[in-house]
Amino acid sequence: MISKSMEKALNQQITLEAYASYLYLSMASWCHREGLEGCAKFMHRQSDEERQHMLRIFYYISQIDGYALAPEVKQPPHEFKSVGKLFEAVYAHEQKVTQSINELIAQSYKEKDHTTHNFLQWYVEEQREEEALMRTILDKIKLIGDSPQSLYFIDMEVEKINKQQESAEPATEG
Ligand code: OFO
Repeated sequence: MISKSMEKALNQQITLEAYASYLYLSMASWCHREGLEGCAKFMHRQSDEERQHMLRIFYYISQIDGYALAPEVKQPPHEFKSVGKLFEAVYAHEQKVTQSINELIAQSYKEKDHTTHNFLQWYVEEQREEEALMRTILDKIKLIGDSPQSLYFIDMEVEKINKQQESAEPATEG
């Protein structure tokens, strides 16, 4: 069982995760156009992850006898001033998601909805990791600078992160 207000709040979170997925997809396309292949790969991965975050909530709502709604997603921006600005926008969006998760947790606590409270703990850890990752990238961009001459080096640094993430993933069977 889930309260109507919690069902509504979780459905809003679905919309936020879906928007993140589309925003990062748009950013992947921009990076690709700018010749930043490492960054493009990184943003595609982030986009896929956000879709998984969305689905996790979607399935959860169904499991606890609520009604999950496929979200209406507004079109994300397609142009970004620089790769630095792009990653700043990612970080800002992740902070917004963290805040929203915190509000959901506060609501679950208030409603004594321990099941949802438990379910949300996975997102707390995920957001901590995501924010830390984006800060790492932004710190590197600050060190390298994002002038045209620096783009190659930024892309190489992001590609290193791609490789680390790939090696941390469980091997697929078959
Ligand atoms: Fe799912 O918002 Fe990022 O991680």
